[in-house]
Amino acid sequence: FPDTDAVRAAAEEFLELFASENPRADRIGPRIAAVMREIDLTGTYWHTPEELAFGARVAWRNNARCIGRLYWRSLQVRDLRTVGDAASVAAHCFDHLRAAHNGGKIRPMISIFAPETPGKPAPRIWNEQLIRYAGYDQPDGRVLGDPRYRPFTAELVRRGWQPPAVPGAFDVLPLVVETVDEGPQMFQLPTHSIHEVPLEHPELPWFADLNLRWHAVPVISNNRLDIGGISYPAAPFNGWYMGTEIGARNLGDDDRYALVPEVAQRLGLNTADESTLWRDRALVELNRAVLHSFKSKGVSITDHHTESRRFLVHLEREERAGRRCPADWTWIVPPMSGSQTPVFHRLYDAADQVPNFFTDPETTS
Ligand code: HEM
Ligand code: NRG
Repeated sequence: FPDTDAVRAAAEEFLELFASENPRADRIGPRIAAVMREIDLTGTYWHTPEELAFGARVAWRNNARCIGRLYWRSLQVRDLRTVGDAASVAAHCFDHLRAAHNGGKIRPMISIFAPETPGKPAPRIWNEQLIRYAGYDQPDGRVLGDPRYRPFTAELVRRGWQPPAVPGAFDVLPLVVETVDEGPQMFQLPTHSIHEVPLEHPELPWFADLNLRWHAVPVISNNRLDIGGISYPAAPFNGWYMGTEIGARNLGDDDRYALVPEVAQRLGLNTADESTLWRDRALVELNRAVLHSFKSKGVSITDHHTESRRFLVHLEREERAGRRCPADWTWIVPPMSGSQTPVFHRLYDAADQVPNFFTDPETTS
């Protein structure tokens, strides 16, 4: 088998980490020896359920981009490693959405499907998240829906996906699961798996007329989970949203829903003069609407001030545990009012650590 040296080294390093943080685990020597034999015979090895759950939690703990890591121990791990055909992967993804939503009290959760092995490539999910909104080219050159998914939407249409008879700004895209035996297969999400929050503003009645909404749970499905030299390309995971992800980036960015000018106009602000800070004022109201709507619907969400403070608590805890905590300033600092959050005013350890989540290059083009 090619490259088993790398697998052996990564396996040993991971098993030692597992043993050092799980003192009640069996003696490490025999386990490492057994895994080395398994790699000799098969080119790969099978994590115990305990190793798998620990590996997934530590991958979260090690991810330098995530501000939400205080809760890393609470990650619920669904061991679906024997699931490898497209329809079953899709069905379990839809169950994941329902179980993670949990009536609004969102549970951090990961579903781990079949790993990459020398004998058989793992299944792959093409979508960046389980729920994403279509983006359609319009005759006037503008995009209806989420411009970020315009190429992906066009690709799905080429493959036979039929958008709703009257396309809208928030049409949920089908899930694409690819296996080596079946090729890419498309699955429409069942409506009971899709939970969304219509957006309204605590004081501005006209805000609801914008007919905005967002999905309750972000389930990232295009990251590869790497544990001890084993690669799990299909391992969708979720926590809950930080409001700015929706209010500042998804609805605010110029190349996304770009709603800041319209909100500013409705607020009656002078958009001809940048120094009125109309962009900043409109962005604040958009973000207030997001937080208010999720809260009044009873769906878990966090604001960037609270989450920044929690992240610093996490850093302190990690330091006390004698661990390095890699963090990427450019991802950790929130996209609005950065200097009002404590995470802005310091630097971080930039080292990469495994286990971790990785974003592979696009599957589609
Ligand atoms: C990224 C918050 C749970 C893994 C992020 C980002 C935020 C965030 C704000 C930056 C996103 C962006 O700028 O686009 C949270 C919150 C959680 C949570 C509030 C609540 C519990 C999780 C969980 C995992 C995770 C459960 C994995 C088990 C990641 C990863 C990224 C990330 C891998 C980087 C994604 C990428 O490269 O696109 N998180 N997160 N997070 N989070 Fe978390
Ligand atoms: N910004 C993306 C989601 C990225 C991950 N954010 C989380 N992850 N909160 C968006 O959809 O806006 N999480 O696992 O909770």
